[in-house]
Amino acid sequence: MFSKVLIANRGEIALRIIRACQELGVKSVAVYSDADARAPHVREADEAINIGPAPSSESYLRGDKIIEAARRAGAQAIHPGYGFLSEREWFSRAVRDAGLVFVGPPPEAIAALGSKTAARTLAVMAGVPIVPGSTESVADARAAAAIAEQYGYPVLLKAVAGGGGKGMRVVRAASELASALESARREAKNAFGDDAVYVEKYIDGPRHVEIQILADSHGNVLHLGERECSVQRRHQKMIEEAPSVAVSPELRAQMGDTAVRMARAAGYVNAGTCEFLLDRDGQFYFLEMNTRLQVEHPVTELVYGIDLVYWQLRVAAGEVLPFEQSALVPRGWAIECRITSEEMSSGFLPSTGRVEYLHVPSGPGVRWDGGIEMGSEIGLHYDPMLAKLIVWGRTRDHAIARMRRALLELTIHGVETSRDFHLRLMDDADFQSGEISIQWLEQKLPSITAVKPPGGDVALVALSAALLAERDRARPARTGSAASPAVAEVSSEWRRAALREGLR
Ligand code: MV4
Repeated sequence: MFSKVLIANRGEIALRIIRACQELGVKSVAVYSDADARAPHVREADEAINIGPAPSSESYLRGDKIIEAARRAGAQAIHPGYGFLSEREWFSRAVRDAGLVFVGPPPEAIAALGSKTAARTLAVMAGVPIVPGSTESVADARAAAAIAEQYGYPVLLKAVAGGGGKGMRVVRAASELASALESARREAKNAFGDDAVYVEKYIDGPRHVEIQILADSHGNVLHLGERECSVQRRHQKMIEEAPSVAVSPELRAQMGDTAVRMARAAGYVNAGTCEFLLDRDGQFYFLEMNTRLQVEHPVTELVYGIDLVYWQLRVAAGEVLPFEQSALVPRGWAIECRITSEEMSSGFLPSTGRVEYLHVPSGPGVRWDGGIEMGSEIGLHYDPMLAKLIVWGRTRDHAIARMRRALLELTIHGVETSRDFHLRLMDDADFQSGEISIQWLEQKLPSITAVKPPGGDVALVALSAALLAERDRARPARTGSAASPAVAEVSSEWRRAALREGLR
């Protein structure tokens, strides 16, 4: 095992990786920008090195400075986390060329999977089902029209270098094709510096289900089942769960085998994820492979009892995965809510400020993967995800009840967050039934965000209840006392009201 690992990231994921290092007896080296000098990951790591000004392009994206920092600190490996440099082929190669270990896949695997058309070609060769469509970029509108005719409208134009929905256009009729192609190209060129576009049949109303895989450098490739990620808005996932209500043990084995075949075909090593669309009749189609640890990895950890970051590090150090596929079975249910600094009522605009007060939920089955603390300044330089709240329960209903309870326990003052939004989702009948597709949340949004915040009366009642509760803590009210029989009862009603509104 390594004696020292550098973590090329910030926030909750940097802390997550530091924890795995500590359990392995590995020293951790944090890197930080000027904006993060007092961030928790800097304090929790064994060492920390400043890598530049606040903008990511001058700090967390500076692979050269990060490799130099690793050298200087005497680290043997670099864990990229997610985002930033995690899926850059050149960074994986530069780390290797510097004589260090990249805790992630080799550059060849990132390259093989980075181009969507190359990945589709690889999938076909490996017997992995893909969405019907082209496996090469289209030369012009005429060529695109010919493919669209072949598969039938609606079709989806996608950027070859794409991901995250950029450079994507639904085309419902031949007459719309030329202008859609033009705008898809423009968007792809802007986002990826590559305007190549290809054509797929458009799948209406599917789920987004992904399979976690874990591969060592000795040819062992395992899958850790699926995550259901359909609850998303503008390609930002809001809630993830494992397992999926739509996946039977048979389908899990089938999708899992498919993901393992894909990983083998790409020469994949370390943790990775195969994304699929799952349509209403149980057909699944490979979309793309994410060549990193994902934000939502904890739900898989909770139902499989396997620490993915711990095994990422051991696999990167050349160790053999000691698991048998047949022994890997999910147990219970896990749900994750992404707690972001966004204001629901303003259409999810980012909210900034200082975290003035923070109370983190705990208790049975509750996990908090956070990157903030009281006093943290939330600015606009980085991603608005502040933390992830993850719960485990025996059943899906139990997990939903726990998430509801944990969200009620959560208090964050100073910035607006997605907490109330998640509470409303937990109370939603559609969510509770599990009958959701990738389009569900955006259709649901108007009714969810329309709920009025507590009015002035409720705020007053809540404030009174808080004062009474504070008084009672110092001098407990004797229920049914001769002096004031009604007070205890009223105050408990008010307390309930206060609890319901979370005393915000
Ligand atoms: C699709 C699709 C429907 N049909 N492909 C969006 C991002 C990229 N990873 C692939 N995406 C989609 N590809 C076909 N042929 C619908 C989506 C899609 C989507 C996929 C996963 C999660 C959320 C999504 C939201 C909108 C569209």
